[in-house]
Amino acid sequence: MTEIPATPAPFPFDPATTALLVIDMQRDFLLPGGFGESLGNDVSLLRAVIDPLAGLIAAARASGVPVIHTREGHLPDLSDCPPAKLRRGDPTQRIGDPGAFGRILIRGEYGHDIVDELAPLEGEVVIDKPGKGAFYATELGAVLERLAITSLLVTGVTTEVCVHTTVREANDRGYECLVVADCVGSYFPEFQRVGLAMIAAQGGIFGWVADSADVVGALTTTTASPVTA
Ligand code: TIU
Repeated sequence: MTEIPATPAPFPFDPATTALLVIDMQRDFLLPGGFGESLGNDVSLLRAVIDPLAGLIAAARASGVPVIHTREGHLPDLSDCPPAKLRRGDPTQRIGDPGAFGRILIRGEYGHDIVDELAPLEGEVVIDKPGKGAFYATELGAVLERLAITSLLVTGVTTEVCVHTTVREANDRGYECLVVADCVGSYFPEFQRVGLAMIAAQGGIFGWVADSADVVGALTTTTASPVTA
């Protein structure tokens, strides 16, 4: 057990019971022409997350901390997409409509998959989720239980939508969450700032916030399991 410098207090860190959660780093959110842009957003703001997150993922892999990826999306027949979600946004570019990278947010389409820079390794868990939260209607809870995970390093996009929803779901399920500030991104700078402040306010009402340099520092000085020669 060690501690990671964080707000509002140091985060107790045990690599044996911690996973790195990478939320929705999908082409449809990060590349021009995808779902994110169809909602009227400037996708360039999310791309700043890719480099620090690649470094954090590499450090987690090297120290044996499991990396769990999520993807937001729906079945081709949209049977898992509530009509209320389908109706949102620009009526000419909705979930399931043809986009620059295939049907928007549909499983199996190019745009639905994770950006090349952060591609999951063979054997890493990838959770397909129909909602904003990673626990809703997915196997994530069962996966974490099987791995005996009690703490989550939370990263991905967007800070105020899928990251927040997931952190709130995780809190209600008893997980300790450290949100990595430079590894989460928002289309709106003010939402990024306030979204992070909301996590750590009130003595850490939803968890802790830290920079990736401090998390990488802790990962590189600890290992999740003894290294055998
Ligand atoms: N629109 C937006 O900010 N986010 C989403 O629709 N999904 C996720 O955050 N992944």
